[in-house]
Order: sequence, then C-alpha cells, then structure tokens
Amino acid sequence: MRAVVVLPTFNERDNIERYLRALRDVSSTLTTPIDILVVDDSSPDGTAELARKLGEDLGGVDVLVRPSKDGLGSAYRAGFETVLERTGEQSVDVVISMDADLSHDPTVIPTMLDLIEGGADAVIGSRYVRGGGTTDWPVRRQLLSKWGNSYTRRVLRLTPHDCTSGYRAYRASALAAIDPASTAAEGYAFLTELVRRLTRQGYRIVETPIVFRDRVHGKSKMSGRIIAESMLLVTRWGIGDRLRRKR
Ligand SMILES: Nc1nc2c(ncn2[C@@H]2O[C@H](COP(=O)(O)OP(=O)(O)OP(=O)(O)O)[C@@H](O)[C@H]2O)c(=O)[nH]1
Ligand SMILES: [Mg+2]
Repeated sequence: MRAVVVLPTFNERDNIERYLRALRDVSSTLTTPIDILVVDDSSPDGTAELARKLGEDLGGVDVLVRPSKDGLGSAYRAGFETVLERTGEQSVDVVISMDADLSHDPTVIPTMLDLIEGGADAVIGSRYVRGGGTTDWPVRRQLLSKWGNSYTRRVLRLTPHDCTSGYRAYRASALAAIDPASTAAEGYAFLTELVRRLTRQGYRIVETPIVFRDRVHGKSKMSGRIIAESMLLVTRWGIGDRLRRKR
C-alpha cells in the first residue's frame, strides 16, 4: 500500500529534522516507503527550506508552501487535495495526517496501515481508548480535551472516543468520497467534521491507542479562538441534526 503523510507545519524548525528522520526509520521497515508532503505556511523560521534540504538527503519529501498562515484546517484541505489528485503510479492508497512537533509517535503507523489493510476505512490514533493517553499535559488542558471530546461525541452521536486527534490514517478512496475540500472549519472542528462525514457515509472508523507527548520544542498554535470555534460548530451541527430528526 502506498501511503503519504500530510504534515502541516508552522514554525517547526526545531522539530522537523528529528521528525523526518524518525519517519524515514519507520518507513524503511515497510515494503512500500512512505512519502511525506509538508504543508508549510511560509514559516518565518525557515521550516520549509529546511524540510526541502532534508528531503534532498532523505528522499520522498515534497514541500507545499502557502503564502501566509491560514490555519490547520486549511493546511489539511490543501495537502489532502494535492495528494488525492495524484494519479497513475503516483496515486495513493492511504493518507496519514500527523503533527510535526513529535507529539505523534511515527512507530504507530505500521499498526494503522495493518488496520486499513484489514478493512478499516479510517484509523484514529486515540488518546481516549484503553492503552492511550497524554503525557506532560497540564491538568487544565487534559480536562478540556477530554470534556470537549465527550461533549462532541454525545451531541453529534459519534462513536469514536477521540474525534479531535490529528493523528489518523484514511483509506484514500474514503477521504476523497467525503470531499475534505468542501469543509470550512479552521481548527479541531475540521477533524470532527471529517469523522462526522465518514460516519454519515457509513465508513468504518477504528481507533488505535496512542500516547500523545506534549511538544518539547516550539510554540503551540492552539488558541482560545480555535476552541471556541470547535464548541460553537459542534453545538450548531448538533442542533441542526436534532431539528432534522424531528422533521
Ligand atoms: N501549515 C500550517 N500548519 C499549522 C498551522 N497551525 C498549526 N499547524 C501545525 O499543525 C500541527 C498541530 O499544531 P499544534 O500547534 O502542535 O497544535 P496542538 O498539537 O493542538 O497543540 P500543542 O501540541 O500544544 O502545540 C503542528 O505541526 C503545527 O506546526 C497553520 O496555520 N498552518
Ligand atoms: Mg502539537
């Protein structure tokens, strides 16, 4: 199976080299090497140039540079579109999404690919199933993430326990079918929206445990605005669903 990792970056200079090398190590254990598409929003710290330089050495790294910082959702929309447009020998079977800050352990990828091979249409690297968790997160952030996830799950009647994890693998045909380019959310809500669309179209979503490590280098881009967007959209979608069911 040909897999591509879509990796959004903004000011990840201190993480990108370690990340790309770790991913290459995992890739070398697989029969088909994993390609990487870095989606960088013209990071002032030069992440894109560094990724390009490392790519010349490591191979299999493409870098898509966008003119300005436009949010995580929009970076994924651009990256997914680019990858799904590939045809012929370049065409892709599995699309993986990950953070570049080493929070997501690349050694989980082979398990994700096995699950897709076994019939899953999407695999979520989940913090909230047995064996999963977070390390080094302040209690406040842990509670917020846990509460946000259980609220999302209840209001939208979704089955996955972690709807906001950015570490995922999608069967390319399923990802294309839910048309990520037509979503609009910027932050975590983008990830929830994809779960919602997969669920609605009857795709099989499986969770595999991950231990999320807090970033050691660089700054978080998470903001109050992104959390508010997520809660607002989940609530709006939930109300819409209830009204539709009543009709
Ligand atoms: N291209 C692009 N990448 C982004 C943007 N915002 C965040 N990212 C990247 O998306 C990934 C996740 O963002 P983070 O800031 O780590 O968000 P988080 O994991 O929720 O929060 P922390 O781990 O606390 O930093 C990282 O690889 C970021 O560099 C953006 O606007 N554009
Ligand atoms: Mg992070």
